[in-house]
Amino acid sequence: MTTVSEYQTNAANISEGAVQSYRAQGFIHLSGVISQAEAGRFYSAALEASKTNESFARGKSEKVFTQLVNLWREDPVIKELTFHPNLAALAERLAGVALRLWHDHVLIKQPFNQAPTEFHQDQPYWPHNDAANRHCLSAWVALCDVPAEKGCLTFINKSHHYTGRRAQDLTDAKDLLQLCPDMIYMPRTTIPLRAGDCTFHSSWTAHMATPNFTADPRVAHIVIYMDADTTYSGTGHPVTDPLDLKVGEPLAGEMFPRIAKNDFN
Ligand SMILES: O=C(O)CCC(=O)C(=O)O
Repeated sequence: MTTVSEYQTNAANISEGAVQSYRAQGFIHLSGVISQAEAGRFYSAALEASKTNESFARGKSEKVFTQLVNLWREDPVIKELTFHPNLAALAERLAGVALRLWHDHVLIKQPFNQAPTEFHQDQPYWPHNDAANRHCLSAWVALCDVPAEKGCLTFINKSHHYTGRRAQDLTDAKDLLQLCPDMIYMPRTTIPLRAGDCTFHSSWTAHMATPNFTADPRVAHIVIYMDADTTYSGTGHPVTDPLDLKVGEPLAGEMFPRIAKNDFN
């Protein structure tokens, strides 16, 4: 069993410069946040789950990716990754505020899927009241090697400053860029990943993923963390719709647990 301090990148050895770079750019690449052996085990679990949980696949985006939302609630192996102490501690170090799990999802780009995930920001999809949400971010963990040809992420540098936009269509290449024309000329960064690496991105950072041009599935597990004080805005979302929440109520309890133990507790 690997202890957290043995991972190539962990909350104790990440430099202050790296944290500041994340906050300035809106994203960061961290190597070896889980071991390659762990990545292989989680890769197999994710692929197996995608075969047995067909009901998870989402209509319009199916060509873009196969999406398994909140798999941690069904699958004990994936739950280990969603609650991975190294990921959670790094997330809190980057965010600088106490965090809860918002939700996880496995995203598989099927072989030769031909479809990019077009530029979008994540936050507008989510039923979070802005005022109580100081920071929200995703860990996008590569469970296999993900070169650009297989569907890694491209970020628009510093785009997290463009807040308050409506949700964008991730099947439409023009939607976000028409909403925020400045972004057309802002620098972009594409980050190929080795299995066990991850990128973290802020919930307002514009990002896209290239299609999968290879014969193998691209398997990523995304853990999304929100400010521990986030409250419910009342807009529709598959995670909260079944929960009978009241507007303004904290997103807390067993669906949205605190998952890091550190100075903020
Ligand atoms: O992996 C993808 O295709 C897209 C991922 C994404 O948009 C996200 O993690 O926010």
